[in-house]
Amino acid sequence: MPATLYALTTSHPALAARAMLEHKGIEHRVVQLVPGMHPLMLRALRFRGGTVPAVIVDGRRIQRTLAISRALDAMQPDPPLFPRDADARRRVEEAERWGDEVLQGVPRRIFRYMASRSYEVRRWLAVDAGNIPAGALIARPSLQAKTFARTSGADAATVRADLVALRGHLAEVERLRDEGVIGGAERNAADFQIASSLRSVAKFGDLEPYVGDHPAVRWAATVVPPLPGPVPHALPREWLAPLEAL
Ligand SMILES: N[C@@H](CCC(=O)N[C@@H](CS)C(=O)NCC(=O)O)C(=O)O
Repeated sequence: MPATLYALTTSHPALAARAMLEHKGIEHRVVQLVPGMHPLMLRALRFRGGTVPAVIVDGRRIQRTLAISRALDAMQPDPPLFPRDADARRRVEEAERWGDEVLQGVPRRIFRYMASRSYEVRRWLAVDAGNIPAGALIARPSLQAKTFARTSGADAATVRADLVALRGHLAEVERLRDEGVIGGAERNAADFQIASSLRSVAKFGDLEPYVGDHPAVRWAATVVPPLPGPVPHALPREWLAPLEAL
């Protein structure tokens, strides 16, 4: 039976999971959930958590990209998502964990902050990215977007700190590429994890002019397809000043 991937059109970890299923050549269908309703829908589908990506494969329900990469590799070893050599594997696992714990949260916080403040961004999510019937109307209230922003710690201070930290994150991606941990001829789990977050960073109309030509972002474009964008401008111009150094 084909696998089922529950996703959101805008979700970068869901993009990573899709790329991993494709890398493995595992037949799958993708079900795009309604943004904002997805935690409830996933629980109704008997998943333990409320996050996408969520995968049903061989009758198992798996959530979180790190668990998905390992489960797919155990289920179907070839082509691998982790190197066979123990030391190389450890370095890929570390890079994947950094991608999950550090980089992945950056575009999520930025997006959630923007959605909590800007009707245009909520409308874009519901209508342009989500194709939700009556999306322009549903996007009017900001209460749900504010709750999602709060639960992910997305406020003005964290988003400004994320924008300052972005330069260092891009440098870290370049270091990992230079060391051959990611960016090799054989794609691995860290390639998909990191490239999908960089694709997400580049989908913001506010950020693309600064990051679009960065070598790390150009590399990401060779690994995974784009996410819907551009997300309408919603960040104060002065917050973008740290990106001028890029
Ligand atoms: N680190 C996890 C987290 C995934 C995650 O947070 N997904 C977001 C969408 S990008 C989500 O579904 N969040 C639901 C919520 O915060 O309730 C992973 O890699 O799978």
